[in-house]
Amino acid sequence: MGKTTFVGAVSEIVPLTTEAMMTDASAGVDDVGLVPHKTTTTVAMDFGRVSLDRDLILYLFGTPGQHRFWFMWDDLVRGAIGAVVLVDTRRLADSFPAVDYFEEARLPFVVGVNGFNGEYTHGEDELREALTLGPQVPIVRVDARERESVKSTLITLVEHALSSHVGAAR
Ligand SMILES: Nc1nc2c(ncn2[C@@H]2O[C@H](COP(=O)(O)OP(=O)(O)OP(=O)(O)O)[C@@H](O)[C@H]2O)c(=O)[nH]1
Ligand SMILES: [Mg+2]
Repeated sequence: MGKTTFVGAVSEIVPLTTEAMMTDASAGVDDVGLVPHKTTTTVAMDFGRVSLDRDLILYLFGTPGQHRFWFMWDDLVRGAIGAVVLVDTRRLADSFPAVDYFEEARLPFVVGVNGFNGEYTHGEDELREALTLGPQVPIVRVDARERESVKSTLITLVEHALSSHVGAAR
């Protein structure tokens, strides 16, 4: 959770988003039981842009979390330099499919741990084991509401993607 917030915190353009009120249509389809205060959800995707450097502009695509929109991921990973998997530690298991997906697609990714209320309930080793992450996958703490925090997550991703490519070329 926090994808829309993440894109919104850092984008220089007004992020394009497609929030919809969660209504009865969501009931029984999407698991919202553990996030009672959530009232909207992304129905298509989020889009934003951030310049990390004069020559380095990232285009951000926030994917829809709900399973029925996952077919869009196949288009998004084509040409993407990498991905951030935002992990909500209250709902760890929700992140398994995303981790599997990017491993399968061989797309470099970093795990951003969303510490709600500054609470990081899992240690890094614990998370790495629970998500069965390889030792090369960076794990960073992120507050999706904080621009600097989001930016530093993206910088970690770019560095990781670059070193993955160097590694692959050897
Ligand atoms: N404390 C805290 N709250 C956050 C953080 N990121 C998001 N939130 C809150 O969590 C709620 C949901 O965040 P969204 O950004 O809409 O989540 P999402 O991943 O886009 O959700 P879907 O579009 O439904 O998949 C919002 O009320 C945010 O204010 C964070 O890093 N820390
Ligand atoms: Mg969203």
